[in-house]
Amino acid sequence: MSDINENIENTEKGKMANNGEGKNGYSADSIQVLEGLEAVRKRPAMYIGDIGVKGLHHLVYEVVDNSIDEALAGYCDTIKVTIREDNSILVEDNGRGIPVDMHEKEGKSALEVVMTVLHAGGKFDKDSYKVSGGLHGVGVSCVNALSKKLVATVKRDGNVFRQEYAIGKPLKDIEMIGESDETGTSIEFFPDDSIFIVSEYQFDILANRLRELAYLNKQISLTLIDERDKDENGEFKSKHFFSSEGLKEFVQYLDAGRESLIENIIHVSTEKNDVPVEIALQYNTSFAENIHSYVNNINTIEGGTHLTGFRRGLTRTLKAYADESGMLSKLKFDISGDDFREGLTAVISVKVQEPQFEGQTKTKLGNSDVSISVDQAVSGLLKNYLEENPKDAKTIVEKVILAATARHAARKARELVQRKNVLGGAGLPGKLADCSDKNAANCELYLVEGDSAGGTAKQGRDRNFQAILPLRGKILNVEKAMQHKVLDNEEIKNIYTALGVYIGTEEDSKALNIEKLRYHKIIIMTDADVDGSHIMTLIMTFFFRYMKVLIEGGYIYVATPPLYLIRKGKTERYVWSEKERMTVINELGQGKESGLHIQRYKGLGEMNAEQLWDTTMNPDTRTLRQVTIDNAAEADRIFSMLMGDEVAPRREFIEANATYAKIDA
Ligand code: 0RA
Repeated sequence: MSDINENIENTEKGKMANNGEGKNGYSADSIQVLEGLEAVRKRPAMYIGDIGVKGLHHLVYEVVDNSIDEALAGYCDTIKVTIREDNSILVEDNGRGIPVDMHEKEGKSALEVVMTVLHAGGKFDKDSYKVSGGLHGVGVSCVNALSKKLVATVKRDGNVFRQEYAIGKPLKDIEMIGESDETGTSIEFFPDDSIFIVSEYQFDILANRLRELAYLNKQISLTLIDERDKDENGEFKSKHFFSSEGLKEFVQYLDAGRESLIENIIHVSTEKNDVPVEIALQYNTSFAENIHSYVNNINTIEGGTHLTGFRRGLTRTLKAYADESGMLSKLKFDISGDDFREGLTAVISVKVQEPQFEGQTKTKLGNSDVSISVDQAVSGLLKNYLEENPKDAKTIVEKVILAATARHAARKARELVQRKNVLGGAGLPGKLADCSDKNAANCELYLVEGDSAGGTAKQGRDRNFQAILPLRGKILNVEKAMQHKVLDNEEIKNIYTALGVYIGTEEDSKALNIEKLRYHKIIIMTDADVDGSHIMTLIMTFFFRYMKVLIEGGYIYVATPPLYLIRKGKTERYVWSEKERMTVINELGQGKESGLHIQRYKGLGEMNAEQLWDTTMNPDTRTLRQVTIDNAAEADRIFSMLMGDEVAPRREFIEANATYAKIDA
């Protein structure tokens, strides 16, 4: 059941008469009134997804979306987000300012209505062109309900207005607190820590979303400032995002670590059957398909009609061109849809007035008419481009032929693997030490770096539910290898066979037969050093490109072995970070030398079986980190950059993000 659709219906019913006052057809009366905010506090997850990291950050998106709406309406070009020292958030824009006039029926100011009534704010007013809005699109009143304090400041009509709220309720009437010849809205809120299970904002999560928004909505200046983080000159950490060309630059950014096949980025911004459609695409020499689709600035990770229309239009147009060119005449096998998308990076962004979101995570577009709009947009774009750029056209068709040839070879390799292993029942890999429990929900598979650590893990494990598969050092870099090479790789075949999943065909590779999965926790365990991180990345790249559903389903985890063992007499303390090391040293007492013995674990192999169990494998004491994809476009870019040919961006990324110990004692 879709609560989003339900709410839209309610909004229509609750719509109030528009008196037509106000210069833009807006007046306080046109703001639609719904229900109170109690429901939001009772069931926050229904409104913002969850009460963890995601939900906490969602509050910011909800406020920023309102400012983006104002920008899309043409009244705002600057948005500033500040993370305050106490993890409160300030969002400022230079739009028209939320109206402050009296709302006749409600007997309160429009500002108060917007801030305290669910779905107010004219968001669903068909007269106004507002299509932005977070996944849940619940509006700023929802943020207010979930904040222990919120201060709204509006600059409008020469004055500055202010109202303060606590858990959604106004503390006083709106006040005029000064004069200003500027306009704009600023919202400062303090998330309610009795609702959220986390309180700390993560700079990178907000930065990634603001960057995405900047590319999706060109010509808007977005700034993120972190007042918790000051450099030696007293400057706060900050990032500024601005894209003058939008999606074209988005594709450039995503493909920075890849080698382009053609010089230009092919792009269009158009409107088909009243649906604004923007598309940018580029081919590169990699083998991955990277299509990111958005509806009203929401990343539709489950795809939908717009994506279907894109694929159909792209395949049809390229196929027709290739047929006419005669380049396919010598080909002995069919070309499939996938072949046209190998090495394709594309971003599709549509704005839909009344989107129908379906699917498990409500990120699949259902509106059937949008499919035709996107199909028309992409086929028109490509037809023109191919005609006008015959050299590029030839390069693209050659790439498609290469993909078809490789796919043909890959199918043979895959059939071979399948016959030998899963389907033929040839049994599990020899290196696998399986567990005895056969209920997948209870079972864990450890993918362990190297035979020696694998041996220790085998001794240390609980064989009832923990299985061990040692992997030989560096597994294949799948980012750079063609599919048939990947499927022919010994370590990768072992992973497939141990997991029990077969290798999907092109069309259903994303569907993977998860019901056959033999372990519901797949835990990557590598050394806490540079090599270990590298191996970790190689394995994660493999899962990301070939078994993304396992990441999306929450099956992939990372083990966290300790960095040090600090010993004093009979006291033994394991520590996981440099900071923790200092704390423990202080606790146990330092100085000439106090009998402290510090052992740095360079590799898993330096621990004995019991230590490995205690620190890293025992479910009661270990810390597992679940691998999730917060931002698909950014994840894709990082994998291609980490695993690609360009050295400089990779070094930069590693230096900025490495968390393993840098000091080697
Ligand atoms: C309702 C009507 C108008 C503007 C806004 C809401 C508005 C809301 C937010 C939230 C953050 N920034 C915002 N900026 C504007 C139109 C007001 C008019 O007619 O002048």
